[in-house]
Amino acid sequence: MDGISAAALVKQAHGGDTVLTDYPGQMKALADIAADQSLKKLFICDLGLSKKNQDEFVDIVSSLRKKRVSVTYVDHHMIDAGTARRLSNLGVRMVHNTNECASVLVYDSFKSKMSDHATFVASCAAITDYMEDRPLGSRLLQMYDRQFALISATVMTYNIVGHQKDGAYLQSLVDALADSKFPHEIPGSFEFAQSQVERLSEMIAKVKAGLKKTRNLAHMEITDAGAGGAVNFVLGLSGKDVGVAYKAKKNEDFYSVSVRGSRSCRVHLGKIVNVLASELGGSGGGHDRACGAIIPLARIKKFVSELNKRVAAA
Ligand SMILES: [Mn+2]
Repeated sequence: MDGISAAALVKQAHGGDTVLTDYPGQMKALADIAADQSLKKLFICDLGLSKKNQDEFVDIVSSLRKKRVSVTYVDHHMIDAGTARRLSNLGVRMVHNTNECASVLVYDSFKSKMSDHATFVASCAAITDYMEDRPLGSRLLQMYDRQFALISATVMTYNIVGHQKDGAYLQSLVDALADSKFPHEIPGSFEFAQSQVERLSEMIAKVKAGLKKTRNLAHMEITDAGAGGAVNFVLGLSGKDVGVAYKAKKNEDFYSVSVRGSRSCRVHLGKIVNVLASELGGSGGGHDRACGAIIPLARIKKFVSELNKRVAAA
């Protein structure tokens, strides 16, 4: 939701085309964009770099800057200090703050070019990223009825999660939000969310039966839904402070892994997962209590056992 909303707000403020990508597809998508000789301006939002791809990212941005393309980087994921410095030295406009979601940062940077409705889109994104209690996010949310914002954010999120592989649908959501539409004005959105809620309720029983616990975390392999949808149940139903869900990607040789921490989780999971995933030949990272990774199939047991050790030692 934060990525889609950030894209919609950039589109409203600056026009242009939108390219959406997930973590595994990031560098390929960026390389394709960089190959477009007519490109003049590029906004990169909610990306989340890792040790594995940060150097490649700097290289691609550097080639863009040589062609005088204007580049703006808006993100709230952790970024390595050296990488941030190299980007700023290349003349990239850096909007980086780990204390607000990407959409709120986009709103705050370009609000003079946006409609009043942009505050609503940014508020919904903040809710989805668990960042509606932050200084800017909370100020935006208090403009709206809290329940109205919550149901809108939630319906949007279920529509996005249920259409992860439907690029055309996700693009249409970007356009609708950029066009200042409310989620309930998007045809079929509430009905679709209801079908997702039904699937999730079935998952509760499956997770209860299938989750495994180690000393410091709970984990589960998911086969019939997304790991991102299951991981909060793995965390919540286990009573542990860290939950891990992983799903084998079809026709690929890696697991897509989601990791969540409880409110009492004291370690920065994104930092730990970034380092661990790189060591195991994958990649990953993210926020303190919510992150993800790509892990080679044969290394998933090692990933779980090492994560169990490192969340205790950190
Ligand atoms: Mn985000």
